[in-house]
Amino acid sequence: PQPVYLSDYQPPNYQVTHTELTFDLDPTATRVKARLMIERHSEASDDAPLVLNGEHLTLLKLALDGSPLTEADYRLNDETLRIEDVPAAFILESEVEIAPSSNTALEGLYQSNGMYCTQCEAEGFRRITYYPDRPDVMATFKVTVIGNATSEPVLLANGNPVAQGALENGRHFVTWEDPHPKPCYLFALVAGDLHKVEDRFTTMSGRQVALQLWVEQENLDKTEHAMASLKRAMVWDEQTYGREYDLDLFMIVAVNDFNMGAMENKGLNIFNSAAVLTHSNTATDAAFQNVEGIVAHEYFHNWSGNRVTCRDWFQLSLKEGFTVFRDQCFSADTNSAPVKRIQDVSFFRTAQFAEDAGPTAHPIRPDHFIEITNFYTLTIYEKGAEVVRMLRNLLGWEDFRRGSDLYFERFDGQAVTIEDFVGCMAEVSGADLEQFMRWYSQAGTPEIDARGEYDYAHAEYHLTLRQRTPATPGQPDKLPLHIPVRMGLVGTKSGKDLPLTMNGETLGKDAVIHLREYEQTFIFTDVAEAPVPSLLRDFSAPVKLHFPYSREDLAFLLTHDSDGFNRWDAGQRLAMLALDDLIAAHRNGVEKVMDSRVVEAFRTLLTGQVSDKAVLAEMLTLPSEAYIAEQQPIIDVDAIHAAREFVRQSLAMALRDEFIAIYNDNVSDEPYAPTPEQIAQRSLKNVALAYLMSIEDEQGLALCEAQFAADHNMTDVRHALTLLVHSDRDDLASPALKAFGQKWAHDPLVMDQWFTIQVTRPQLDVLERVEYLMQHPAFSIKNPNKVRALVGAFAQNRVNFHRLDGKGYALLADVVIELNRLNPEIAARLITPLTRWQRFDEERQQLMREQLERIKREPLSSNVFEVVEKALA
Ligand code: HT7
Ligand code: ZN
Repeated sequence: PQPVYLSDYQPPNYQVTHTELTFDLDPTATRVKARLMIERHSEASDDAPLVLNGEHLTLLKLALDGSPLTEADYRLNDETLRIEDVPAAFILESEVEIAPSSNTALEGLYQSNGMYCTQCEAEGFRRITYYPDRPDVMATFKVTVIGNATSEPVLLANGNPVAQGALENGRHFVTWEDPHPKPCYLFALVAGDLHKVEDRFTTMSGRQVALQLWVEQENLDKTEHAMASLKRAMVWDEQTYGREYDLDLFMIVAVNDFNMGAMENKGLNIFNSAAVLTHSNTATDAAFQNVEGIVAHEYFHNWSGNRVTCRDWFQLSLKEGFTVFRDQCFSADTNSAPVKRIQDVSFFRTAQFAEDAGPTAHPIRPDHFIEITNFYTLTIYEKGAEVVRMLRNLLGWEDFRRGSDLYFERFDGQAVTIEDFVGCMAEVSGADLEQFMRWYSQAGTPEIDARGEYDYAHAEYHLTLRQRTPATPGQPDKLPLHIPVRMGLVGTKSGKDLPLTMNGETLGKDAVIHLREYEQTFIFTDVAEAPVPSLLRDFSAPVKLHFPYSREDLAFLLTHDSDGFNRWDAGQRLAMLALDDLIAAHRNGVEKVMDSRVVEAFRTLLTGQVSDKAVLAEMLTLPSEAYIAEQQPIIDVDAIHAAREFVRQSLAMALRDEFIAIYNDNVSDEPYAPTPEQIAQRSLKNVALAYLMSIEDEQGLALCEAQFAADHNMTDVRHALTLLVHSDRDDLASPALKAFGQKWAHDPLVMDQWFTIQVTRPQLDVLERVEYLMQHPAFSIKNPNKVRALVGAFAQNRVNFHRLDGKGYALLADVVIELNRLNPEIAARLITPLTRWQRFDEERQQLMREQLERIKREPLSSNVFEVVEKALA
């Protein structure tokens, strides 16, 4: 497979102005008729050939302006249909046959539980019909779907229904029209035995919109939260960005087999059932919050993605980074803003930093790719969102909003670039964003080495910041970035933010300094007392910040920093210093000793300093093993696990009574609601229970069993079950696990949780359990949710996946090889943990490479090929 380069971009020679499709559905032989109104681009040459994409299609008929074309008139290969001689404007008609039931890649038209559905982003439409499958070709669509009236009573497509009726042989049809020109990646079709929940929304200009959520009958009781989330998102986008919905109908459909979370098809969003269905008995608080965020994300795409779309797939972050930023702000406004930021950053620093440090590192706007579906990454999505956030912070909300208004107005109905977006921001604000644009082209996580010195004699604080971005594949040398560093100086005597003055200018107590050079020194004057700097407040830039904080400094910031995010971060840094010592002790075979300063800091937290329970729960949570691993030069899986367990248990022993009190204070028998207050209470209670269970405290065990037995809501039940299964008390865990599995055998989403709980336990018997569970009737390798819940979760179980006999790696490779044939997109994602081999000790490196080499010897899809090539380069 050959890479595509951004620098090779050429506008299309032909535009499709209107597309008419007729689907005659059949599991093995669906007929797709296409009638395309095509016009040559004014700047294309008269003899430019028409080249259409098409894969896995059987061509039955082709006609140009009503005249049938024969094989002599066109050239057909596995990927394209080429017609040399076409007029400036014409109608092309084609008929193809496709087989949805054997489409296990879940791209194009496929069947899920007997239901027909589509996934066209990024390049799935070419598996449906011959078409210029690129986002800068935008057409209006009219779609007729013909199905069996009994097995497919519901026939959906984008836009509004305009006709319907019965046909011969028990068939029926519905015709849909979408008046908004769209690229074919936003096309959608769904057909099956679906049931709807309906609501209404009145837009800010007074238009009525029907809202429909389509699900299988047994899931009708799991739609309330998604519908409420949708309405909140619609109001938020009107109030925050002035964006109104633009069709009479907005539909969401839940399907079981889906490669990602959801898809923003115009007027007909298709969702992975895991990203839309919730019920207090079946979904955890985290799932409720996830659903709210994804529903909002897909809805927000209606403007940031659909009305204004991407010129080409290199611009993917244009829609994804902006939309993630929008959904993050929505969730922050709807729930606890500090907790949302802590959780987002915590995930980002663990997972995106790891991606940036690995062999698949790429800029937010890559300059080449082999397989675009490999680029739906944390870098494009989450780092893209951090960059948009920096823009918002650099410009201030008002100018950012004016820039966003200009962008939506100027480019409505167009397919554009990242320059167009940033250009609007620069235009409205007058800001010089030239250097800032490097964030889009330079891969890797910038690191800032900071040093500070207080000059008593002159009452000055000198802060020196030095930036460097490590080399990444294809980018050995990096230029300095424009990095906004939000900061304060916290007085060690007063415990308060000190006024900041620089070059005679008063900056307030919390200011942004701009690091643009490789090294800069910032001199603050009139600093009345020795301060501790609080840097990168609210994670003002996606960088690694190093400052030689002492443990006393960190304990001080933990209680005195006015920035909630940095208070949390001070606790994480303090825990990391203790963990580093313990990792070293474990490696050297030295007795481990707990740092009493960490214990005292936690005691202070537990005894009433922090009033927000959700924030407190985050502050009491130790850095994850994955995060700790990212901080180590060479990852020592066992030492990290042992050190973290030691800290957990030491804290639990020292603060047992406090944890019991926290637990008891936060038990509630209120009916379940996914409100921020209840979620905060449950999180805090469950963090306390986890500490108690880490030492198998008798009272903790009793509380855990009782919580499981009370069966109050899935958050509490799942947490209790996880703690039992992850403890050494198999006598308690086995019956609970069995009861849970039997009770929920009928519910695929709960069974996913049942799989994950079992394969994430630290005891060293997990590999055999994975093998056993892969034979379980509820498991199917063809269902991405099952693969993620069982195999994906196992690969995150650090002590088990990284077993020194290499069997964990071999198991993953086996599954990747099988999935490479069935679903290349999922296979390519699943390999990720193996691609990080350079981060481990030599023995493991060797074992991981062996498996990558083994995969490489297979006949590979372009998806898997691209990842393995990079990993072994
Ligand atoms: N824009 C959507 C991306 C997506 C996708 C991409 C590749 C293969 C399958 C897919 N399903 C959905 C989702 C989003 O970001 O909103
Ligand atoms: Zn998106």
